[in-house]
Amino acid sequence: MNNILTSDQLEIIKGLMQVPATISPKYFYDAKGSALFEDITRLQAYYPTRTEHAIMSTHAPEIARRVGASCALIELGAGNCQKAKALCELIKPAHFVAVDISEEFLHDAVARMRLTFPDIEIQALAADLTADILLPASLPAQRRLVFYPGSSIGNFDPPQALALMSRIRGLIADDGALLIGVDLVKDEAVLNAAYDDGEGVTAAFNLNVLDHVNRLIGSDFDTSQWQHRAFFNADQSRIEMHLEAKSNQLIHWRHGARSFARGERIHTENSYKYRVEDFVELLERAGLPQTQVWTDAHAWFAVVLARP
Ligand code: AVJ
Repeated sequence: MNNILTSDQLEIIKGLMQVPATISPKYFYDAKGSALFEDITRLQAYYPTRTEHAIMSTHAPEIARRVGASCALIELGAGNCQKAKALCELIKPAHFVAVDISEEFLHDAVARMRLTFPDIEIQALAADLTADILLPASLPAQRRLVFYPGSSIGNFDPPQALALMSRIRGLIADDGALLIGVDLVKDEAVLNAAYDDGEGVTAAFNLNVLDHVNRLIGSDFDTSQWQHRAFFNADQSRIEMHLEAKSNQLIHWRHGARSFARGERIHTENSYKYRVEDFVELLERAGLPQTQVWTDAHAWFAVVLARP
């Protein structure tokens, strides 16, 4: 092995040296983490996935009518393309670009999409949403629809979320649109249960990041010495996930080490929850002032169609 650190290794080591330590939520998604996340989306306690799906199904005809046929669909964080499949059936786009950070994951999903939709021009694009998104030059500039489901926007703090919405505005022309799923502020007990389920699936998902980090930087975290913590921080309007040390320990990696005291935490994720009016204001500030909002009966989740 050579001595040059990759940007992922540098980012992880920098985060581990911070006080309090942090690990970016993007490292949750190795093969096991992606499978655990899929398990989370099927949990009774984890309402976002099924609630978003119900909103989209209930309002499918209206969404289809407002979006129109033959657009160029761009899904951010496409993953297994399950949500894109449903949307493609509904709106019949002419083009589809699946964007995700994990390239291998995308390729199988995109191959399946091509078989299902032989008439749609389909492309896969590996991109990090915190940087500029360079769309294929062959993609028509007109009638683009950016689809960003699942409340993935929740991982960004509000200034970063505004920056991403502004960059999305830059990807579309005046006739384009954004269709986005956003998780809403609600009863704390509902929020806390969604991120600390009784079956321990979210705990396993959170702890798995340590095994992934071990592989990425050669560290020696022992997951049995850490525990899952998740709670709503009302001041910041976000769920926070942390890993808490069960004992005093010294963690080593190549050319480095750090001690953690019992009870000390590594911050692994923020998941911001919005009030509809605040999110609509954020979209306005990003240059997407024309909004249509659909929610469920409890107003737990919102699907927003936003235009310049
Ligand atoms: C994929 C970021 C939308 O914040 O709800 C689920 C990730 N973390 N349970 C979320 C997650 C713990 C999820 N997002």
